[in-house]
Amino acid sequence: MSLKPLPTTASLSILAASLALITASPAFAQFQKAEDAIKYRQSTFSVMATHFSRIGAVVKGEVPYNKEDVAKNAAIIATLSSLPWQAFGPGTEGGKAQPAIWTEAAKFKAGSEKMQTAVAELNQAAQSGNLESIKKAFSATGQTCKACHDDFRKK
Ligand code: ASC
Repeated sequence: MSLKPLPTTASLSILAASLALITASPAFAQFQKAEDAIKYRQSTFSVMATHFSRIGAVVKGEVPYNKEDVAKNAAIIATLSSLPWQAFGPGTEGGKAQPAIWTEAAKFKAGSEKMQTAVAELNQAAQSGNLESIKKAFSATGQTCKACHDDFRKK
């Protein structure tokens, strides 16, 4: 009976380095295929849009203001707002994403951060229950959505 040789320190460190490289790539680590990443980001944006437009209906006076409802909608958006960005990793081009997302990555990241800050402020206003603050924060948030759509989303 022959014993398998134990892995050498060198081969173990090559293995560790390879694993680190693979898991450092967000697209590879978290999504099997580009389509999965595209579906994920579209889904999270879509759910955010649903809850954002529910607040919008209140802001426009189409639906009476109810503090608890607006607070719940804003909290959902605040939670989701950090999610879609991980799904724009290398090799996930497609959907309505413009190539500029990858060629102007710093600008895209800055836009994503502006949106998350605006959403956090909208959530704060919603939890505090001041309709005037909610209206202002809603408008500011919508502008951050639009800014990215103008620059980074196919029409
Ligand atoms: C929405 C929605 C967006 C933003 C954007 C604001 O309700 O789905 O993407 O507002 O249209 O300009």
